[in-house]
Amino acid sequence: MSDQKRFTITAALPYTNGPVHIGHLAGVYVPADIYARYQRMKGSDVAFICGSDEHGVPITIKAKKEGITPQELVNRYHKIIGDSFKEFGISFDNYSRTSAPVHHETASAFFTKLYNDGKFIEQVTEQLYDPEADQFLADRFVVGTCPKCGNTESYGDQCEKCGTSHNGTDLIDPKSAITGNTPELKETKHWFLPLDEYSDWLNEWIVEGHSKDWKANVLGQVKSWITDGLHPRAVTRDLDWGIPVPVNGADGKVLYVWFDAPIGYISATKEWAAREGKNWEDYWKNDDTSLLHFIGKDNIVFHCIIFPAMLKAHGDFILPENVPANEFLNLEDDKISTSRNWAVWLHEYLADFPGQQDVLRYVLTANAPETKDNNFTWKDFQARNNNELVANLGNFVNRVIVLTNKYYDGIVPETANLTERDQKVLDQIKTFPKSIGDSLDRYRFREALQELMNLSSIGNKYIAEEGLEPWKLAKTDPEQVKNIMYVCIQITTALAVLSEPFLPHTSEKLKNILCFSALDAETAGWSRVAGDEALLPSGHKINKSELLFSKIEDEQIQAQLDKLEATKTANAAEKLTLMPQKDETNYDDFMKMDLRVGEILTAEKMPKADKLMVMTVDTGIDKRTIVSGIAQHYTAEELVGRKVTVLVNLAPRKLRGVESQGMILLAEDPDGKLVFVNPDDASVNGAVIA
Ligand code: B3M
Ligand code: ZN
Repeated sequence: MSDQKRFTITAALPYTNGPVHIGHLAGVYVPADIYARYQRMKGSDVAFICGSDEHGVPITIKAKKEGITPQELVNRYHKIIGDSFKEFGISFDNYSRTSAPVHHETASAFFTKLYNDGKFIEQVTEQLYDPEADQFLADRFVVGTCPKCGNTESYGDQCEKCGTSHNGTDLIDPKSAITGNTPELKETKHWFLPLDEYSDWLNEWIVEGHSKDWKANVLGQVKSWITDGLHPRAVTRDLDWGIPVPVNGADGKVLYVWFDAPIGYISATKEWAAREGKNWEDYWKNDDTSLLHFIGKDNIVFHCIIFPAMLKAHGDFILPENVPANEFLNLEDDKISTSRNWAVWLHEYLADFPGQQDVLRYVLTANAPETKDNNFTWKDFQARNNNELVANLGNFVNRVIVLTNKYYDGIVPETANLTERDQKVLDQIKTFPKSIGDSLDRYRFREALQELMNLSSIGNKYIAEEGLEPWKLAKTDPEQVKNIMYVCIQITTALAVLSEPFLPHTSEKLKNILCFSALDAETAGWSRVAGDEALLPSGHKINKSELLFSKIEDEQIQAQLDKLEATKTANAAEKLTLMPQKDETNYDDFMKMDLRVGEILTAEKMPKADKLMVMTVDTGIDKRTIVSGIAQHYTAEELVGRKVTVLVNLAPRKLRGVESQGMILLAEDPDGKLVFVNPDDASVNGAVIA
């Protein structure tokens, strides 16, 4: 086919240090799958690619904790994650893994080409080092305060709060995640990709070239990074888990996980192409191919800035045409969190709701965090299942199948003298491939699903119209009943076809009931629904009805809510353990600290920083600026006029460009709440505390 399009559709490679949850499914894998299935149904040539991201620090940390090797850990989760995807009908053409030999070769060759072409800066710099653990503190081995937003739990390579990617040495107050020690600086050689040199090109390609077709949430992030200024990024690390840096003098160094992982898309395509007898280069080097990356919002910088810069530096590859990233899904109004076990894990869902994968796909699509963070609640899950899937779609289809069997022994009836109303509905069916497709083409999955449900609503309305219900008309006008049933069967068939991207298991069941196996394969194609020929011709025999959806009871929902409540209780109990006493100090060290009574004169939230408050404090000695991470605990109004304890001789440091000249003392509750260490209101500003 000459107008056949070719797509390379990638879905973010999940880190293989835990199972996957509904947030992953909603943000990345369901939309990617809907899109891939839709394109296949339109006859496009699709490579839908994913795999396990098996390198990186979190994997080594978790393996160490469990006393197993990183390889053993990733083997376990590669299987669990892969099985979950299969169960939920995520139709990857290849689900590979970054520990595969083809990936090691591909990533090494990629690095070597950039190295040989002089695209890297080789530099000895000082990096954070933990002498006790005898290890450089790459990425998640170090935690500290984000220089951009003030989040006190930022990782060395990325702040999960504001999404910024930075270097470990940029962190304020860094601490080793291995020992808790304050790291030292130690010299080490690394290779840097000079992102700053790609800034103009990125700006032209994305901001000027894609402002119309990329999602606003993606463009917003990209623009702000480019305006903030891009910096050279180290693409190698001092670690022993990963892909060895393929140059001389790089012993003990591996590729940065975010350098190798996106190349995993290429390796996985190669692996698939070799298996299927295809040419992988068609999918990565041909300008006619549309490359699409489905990801969550925390991965935007890597897919829109770093990976494209790598591809550009390499020179042989196409660039992504779009990166339709989603925002985050919350669970019952709280952020999904692996460490707090605040999640609905897919393998647990499958155990609790066997055979109901499509229900979750449906709810996650209807409620997808497409333009802003969104919330999953079990009550909404139940309501959508019972009111939409059971009462609308399931009910319509079931009636049609049952009546066709009852009246005509399952044989699609002939029509005669279709009424205007019948004809109108038949014409309406034909418009759906376009209306649903238009939304999918713009990555509006919620809208597309809503449109699919509208088709079912049309069917329900058509048979429920006063005086024209087929079961009533059967006695008085059997000929017209044939017309009505014929039209309903066409709607049902259209639903069987057009639901496939969204509800693949349901679609398959429905196709079996409608006996698609006896039909031309083209019947299942996307555009056939828009054609003039009957979808299911008169005389075709269908099978007996089978339940598509069943009601979800209150008890099932309560059980899920109870499970979450138990998690909350367990987390609270864990949190209440107080920090153990610190190492002994001495009188002289303590007396070096100059603590004074101060008073907050003014307070203002730092723009674009969730936590930071900029205050003027009267220390008795002077009036000075102090920046503190309390903006989420106190409003500016609550602060002004308050007496506080101030460490006045702390070396000044800059927080987001503002110099903080001292520290206000705060007590941190075990649950993270911050409260002041209050001097008496009657005390004089500048009074010494000792
Ligand atoms: N493994 C990040 C994540 O799971 C990462 C994606 C890699 S895509 C190349 O959030
Ligand atoms: Zn941040």
